[in-house]
Amino acid sequence: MDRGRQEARVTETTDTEHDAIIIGAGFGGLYALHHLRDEMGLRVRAFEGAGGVGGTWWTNRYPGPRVDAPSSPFYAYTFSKELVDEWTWKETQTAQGDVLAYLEHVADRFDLRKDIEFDTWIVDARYDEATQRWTIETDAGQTATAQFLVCAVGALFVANMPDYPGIPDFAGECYHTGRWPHEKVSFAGKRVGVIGTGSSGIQSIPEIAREADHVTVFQRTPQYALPARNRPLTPEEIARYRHDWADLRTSMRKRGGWPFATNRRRASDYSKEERHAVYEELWEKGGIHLSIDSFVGVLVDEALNEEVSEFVRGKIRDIVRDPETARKLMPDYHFGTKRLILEGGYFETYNRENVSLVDLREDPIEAFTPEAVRTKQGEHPIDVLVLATGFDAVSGSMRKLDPKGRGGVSLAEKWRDRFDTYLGTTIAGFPNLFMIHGPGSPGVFFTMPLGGELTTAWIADCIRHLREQGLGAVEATEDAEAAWDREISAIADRTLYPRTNSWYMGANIPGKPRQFLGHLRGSQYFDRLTEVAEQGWEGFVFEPARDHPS
Ligand code: NA7
Repeated sequence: MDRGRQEARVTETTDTEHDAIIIGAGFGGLYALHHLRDEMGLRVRAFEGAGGVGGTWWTNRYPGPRVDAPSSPFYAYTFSKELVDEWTWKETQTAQGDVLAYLEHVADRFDLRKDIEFDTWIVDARYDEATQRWTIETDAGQTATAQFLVCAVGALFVANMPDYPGIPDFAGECYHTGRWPHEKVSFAGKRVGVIGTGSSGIQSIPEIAREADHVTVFQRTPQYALPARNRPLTPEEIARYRHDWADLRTSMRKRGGWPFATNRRRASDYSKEERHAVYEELWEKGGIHLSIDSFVGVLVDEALNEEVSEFVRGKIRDIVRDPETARKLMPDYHFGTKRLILEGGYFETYNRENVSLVDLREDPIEAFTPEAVRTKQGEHPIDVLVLATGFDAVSGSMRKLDPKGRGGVSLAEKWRDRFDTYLGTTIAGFPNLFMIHGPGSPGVFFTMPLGGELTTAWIADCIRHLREQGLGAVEATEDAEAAWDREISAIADRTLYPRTNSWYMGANIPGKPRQFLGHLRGSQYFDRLTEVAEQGWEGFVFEPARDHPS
């Protein structure tokens, strides 16, 4: 059906009846709103708990947050050439404030704000089998209904709060990096304790150390972190990006999210010294190049992985002057199997007089007092506690939303033992519900803005199919979910990822089911989405429209 006819079929709605409800106004939700409303002509309403757009870029305001993947100009929307031409990124690793400013610009440019309800949390979402519609309820007691529920609720949103004994009694200031206040937090003259050394800890610790009287880092797992080598983008780079935008966009889609041709060289064709020279070159180049561009199979071949791991350990030993501190900082898991961290002066920070490191593996936290952290070996008085302890990643925000599907079954119940989805976008028992960056999708393993665009386009195709065929509901089958689980697990099992306790595996949250939460081959994944659609929406069942006006 052509778009004109499509638009003619738009449901006549009241203020609380929509074709689609979107939850979340981060990268994924904003694009979904634009696409479903402006490209498809649907009546759409978005709901966002925060006071503005941005999602993760709204909440993560700790000192020093930056994009920690290959960043500008690639960590951005690709759908609009005009947008590409009018927005000028400043640095290679974009700072949080600049990403947020970009998303605010996008919201204004595409006139999105008028259809977003800010400061509004969804407290209930229920599917009604009779009307084939979802009803949501907000924390203000409002209700709204829509045929489709699009959950763009964020892969890294639900804060992981440690439950050490006495922590609620700590009397000083306490901040989680993912829930940082909007006002500036002053560390001047204060003793700061930081728990956690993931991206958020590693980005914020050098910044805090520059200002605080003393910083004590409480480290559970030492990390491989590669130099980000952030620098200003040159006018020539920006011009080239704009000129080559169409090709780069295609290249990103085909090469796992980034337009870099990765090296196909085989480690066995090189001597140990030659390989070392390659690692040195890529270390100097910075960013994730050491991981993706050295030799084929770094994340698959244990011996090769160990060689790269040892190379990075050597760098840490070279940088950190105190051998005892350097020893505590030695990572021992397989390089790259936890989220790779890009840093700017993290290891050097341990050469400062005002920074000390507690290795929780040998000196665990026993309890908090109102003024201090008490570990097995001593007491560490602090004024400020920074929890850089991450998130109940990927599945956490959907579980928190806890929609109720067919027969009133809650998602929390369905996902008690395993996060079953079909294609990472749909869930059996939850008709007409779509996820962006859900468990089983490439999510953080692909450029998230582009991943969101491609996923939304597929969701839109599915909705178009329903409308064209006069259908009322689409639902994944349990068989399709089981097959999808096998498919994505098989991809992960061929790598070293599942051997490491990481948030990719759900291992950072006590009691969380252990399961690899992503699809590691983003380009292949988007091919699969297309294939499913082309093969008559394989793995889905459709119901004729019952209560649908079209
Ligand atoms: P991460 O990457 O999950 O890091 C959290 C850190 O906090 C990590 O070092 C954890 O150790 C540590 N942690 C978590 N719980 C505890 C407790 N209870 N005690 C001590 N240490 C703990 O979150 P980030 O916010 O840094 O980064 C998340 C993503 O956001 C990142 O990939 C970027 O894309 C942006 P562990 O390693 O689990 O042993």
